[in-house]
Amino acid sequence: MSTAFIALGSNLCNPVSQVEKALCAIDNHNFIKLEKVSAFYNSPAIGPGVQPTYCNAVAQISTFLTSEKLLKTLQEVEKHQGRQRGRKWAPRTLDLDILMYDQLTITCGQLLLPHPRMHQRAFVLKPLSDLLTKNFVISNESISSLLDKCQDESKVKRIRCYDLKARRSF
Ligand code: PH2
Ligand code: MG
Ligand code: MG
Repeated sequence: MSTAFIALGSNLCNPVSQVEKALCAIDNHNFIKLEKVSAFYNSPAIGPGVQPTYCNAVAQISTFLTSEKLLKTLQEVEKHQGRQRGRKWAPRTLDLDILMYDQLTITCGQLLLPHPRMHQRAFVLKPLSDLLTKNFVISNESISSLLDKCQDESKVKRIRCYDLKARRSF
């Protein structure tokens, strides 16, 4: 069994419920178990034009799926929740990104691991740090030093907690 971390983001069609719905869909999969979920955060959109605020969170899962199968499964969940692929960083109902899959490093192809831009993004590092001890190492650097060094000054605000048993945020 493998452990993976998934970043969730939405800035369209009630972002909080999109993230809650995605977490249920992930947990309902036979070969995926939701182990931990960070708090939900609001963050200003990084991307072109004026966009609605994002709701962001990170989930820790255990799974029997390979990283490729996991990616496919997450893309199906995105599609089911109305994700349309268009301009880069355009507003979206749901974005699911694999941040890490065990200690796996993949440097070419569609799936890159660990996620190549995660260390640049406060909306990923903050929720991720809810789930990890501060000494947890990602690509030879601890999560706390990645957070300290992160140049992304955008305000990432904790808005809700997630209750794993009730399967909803409050
Ligand atoms: N995702 C993007 C682009 N910009 N901005 C915020 N605040 N949160 C996101 O999840 C996000 C983004 C592309 O996936
Ligand atoms: Mg993304
Ligand atoms: Mg994505």
